[in-house]
Amino acid sequence: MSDVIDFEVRGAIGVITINNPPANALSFAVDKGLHEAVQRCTADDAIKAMVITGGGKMFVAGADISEFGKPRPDDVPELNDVIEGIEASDKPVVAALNGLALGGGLELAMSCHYRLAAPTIQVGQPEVKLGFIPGAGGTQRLPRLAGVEAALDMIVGGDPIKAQKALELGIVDELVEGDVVARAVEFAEEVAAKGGAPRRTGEQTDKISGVDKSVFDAYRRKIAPKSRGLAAPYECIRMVEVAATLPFAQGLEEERKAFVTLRDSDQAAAMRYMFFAEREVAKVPDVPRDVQPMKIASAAVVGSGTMGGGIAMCFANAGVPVTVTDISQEALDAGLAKVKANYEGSVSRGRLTQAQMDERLGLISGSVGYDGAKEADIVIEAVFEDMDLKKKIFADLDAVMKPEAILASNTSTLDINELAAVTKRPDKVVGTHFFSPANVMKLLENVRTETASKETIATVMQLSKVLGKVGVLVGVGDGFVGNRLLGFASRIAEFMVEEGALPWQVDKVLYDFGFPMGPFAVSDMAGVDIRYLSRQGQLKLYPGRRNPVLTDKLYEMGRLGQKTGKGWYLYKDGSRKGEPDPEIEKLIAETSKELGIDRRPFSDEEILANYLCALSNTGAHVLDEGLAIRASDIDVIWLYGYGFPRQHGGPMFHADLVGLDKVLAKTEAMFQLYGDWMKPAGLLKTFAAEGKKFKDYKAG
Ligand code: T1G
Repeated sequence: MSDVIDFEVRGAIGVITINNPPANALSFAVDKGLHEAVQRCTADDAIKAMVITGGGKMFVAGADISEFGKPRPDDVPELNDVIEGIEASDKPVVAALNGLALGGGLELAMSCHYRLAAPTIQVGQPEVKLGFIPGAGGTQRLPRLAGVEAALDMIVGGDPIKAQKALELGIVDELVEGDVVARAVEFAEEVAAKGGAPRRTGEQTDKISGVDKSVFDAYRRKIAPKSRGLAAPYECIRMVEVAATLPFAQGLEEERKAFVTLRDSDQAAAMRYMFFAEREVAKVPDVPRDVQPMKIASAAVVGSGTMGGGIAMCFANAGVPVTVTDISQEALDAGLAKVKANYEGSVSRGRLTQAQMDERLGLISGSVGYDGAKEADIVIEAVFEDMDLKKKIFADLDAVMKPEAILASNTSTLDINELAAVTKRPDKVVGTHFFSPANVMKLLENVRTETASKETIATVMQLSKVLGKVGVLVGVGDGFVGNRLLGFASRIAEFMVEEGALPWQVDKVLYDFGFPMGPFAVSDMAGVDIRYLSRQGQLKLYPGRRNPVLTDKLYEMGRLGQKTGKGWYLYKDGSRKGEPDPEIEKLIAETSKELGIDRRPFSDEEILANYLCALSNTGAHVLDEGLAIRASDIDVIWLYGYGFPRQHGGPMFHADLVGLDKVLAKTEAMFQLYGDWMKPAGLLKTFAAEGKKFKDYKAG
């Protein structure tokens, strides 16, 4: 029939199978082939009904995202026309949902007159996660099948639901154990034999009549805190409201208009870019897929502090037995008690059942000394950041561990090449840099040493997935990737405060941009001492540079952030929400005076542009130094480790959007003011001159 559509006639039923691996996405070729197959069935008098299904494990994962922005060839019908053609068919059409039906896949299924599904499948409208709304009738058909509230949950939330739920909601008519296509053919024969008009979703009104309109405003209020700066969720709500208010045909038109506007917006471009960036990140150019990762059947964590305990929980949560070791029984007991308390917290919040907690705790054992590391396939060291201490631990561990096991460090600052050098297994030494709290944060920076083998790299990248993390491969260098950018940009933020801005103004600008919190609130949460100590450690690395002085002053005053009730902000009565503190305002004014700076007003735009410019220029240095494989890896790191708002893509994508010539001009101006923290990166200069974008960068 076509490369991507298989067609077969079973008795009086035309069976159309979409075969476009891996996701059966609705590409131009699929839209064309599907349309032709439906027309052929319509024209053939011997065919009484149709079944549409997917080849392989998926039904259809939606429109082909990689074709967005490409012009639709003249001979390819619009997806909406294909779908409306199916609904309008006088011959019954049955969808046989053999697998996942997402986005345009569910829309296709809803345009069919009946839907049968395998019990293991899921259906969903994830478009909102790509910055737009369903654009092929989903916002109008789903409320007609499932009702307004369920449709809102699915379309605004974007998460898929399971087959059983889809059955209960009326999205699916029947669950089929066994061969869903065979049953769909039988079902199609039955409805064809009954005759009469097919049941068209667009003609149904039961579930959308008499809807209480206050539902929609209530929903807008409900999503507001998590939808700052986002356009798509609100358009999703408006479209479901349209479904409950306007005739079907008009609803489809409204949906089309809103879809096209959003699809072509910068927000959607950013979110689409992130979709592919998140998938690219797993690919390491010189470690092809045929490099077999080692199997990790058990793990050990050295150090039972906050990080060590959190890392152990990651393994237990993934079902991997893990031993936590520490130097004394007291330290170990305290660490394990914290882990238990953490799980208890999850149980009391209803996030975990008691049985799950027991099972996970059952996977965690404790041991004093290194005995617990003997049998582990991977050992992760998570002790205090002290090179001599870590070297000793690495040498000791190396002596007791299985020769084939991987030895990893969770250091966030030290040179792991030096650690590899004290072992007899330098090919098996890597960094696994977890972010705090380790059991919550999805980012894992896997740090490649000069000596690590391809198998070791493949193993930690695979392990990241097993642990439910987004693993990004980075190189050894100050701060690796994430903290390097944070370190530089947070200095710029402090310079702006020395010169006239206030911490809460800077934080509000970044919060309004979409970050969960600004750099000063982050410093208070992590501890002002952490930032102070890390800068102390870097003094030798960056000699002669202007240093911000306020963090040092706060540290000396014992204003360490939330934990001391005072930091950049004031935390009254143990509250985690800080408020502006007049004392800090005074300190800032005095400091400016000491530095001989005449304070001047900063506009919100200038603050945002300076901060983002510091991030992207530092990102370009990171690429110059070969610490990241791609610009988009840096963006993924900032999304998962630092809450960079997905709708802006990431610091590198955002710079591309602004234009690298403009970013370079700003960087040069800031270089004059702030010196080497803002020295323009070579890559930025060449790409700006050549009119390229960071996303064009290829390592090597
Ligand atoms: N288009 C193009 N490629 C896709 C794709 C899609 N919709 N979905 C998956 N792929 C590719 C993906 O890039 C990867 O490629 C491979 O398939 C396996 O994916 C009109 C306009 C389906 C749950 O948002 O959520 O319909 O890296 O690694 O973990 O209203 O992919 O191997 O080369 O993610 O098993 C709406 C997006 C589109 C679904 C599978 N649909 N996909 O997850 O594997 S917009 C979506 C996913 C739309 C209509 C609108 C997931 C998955 P490669 P994977 P996975």
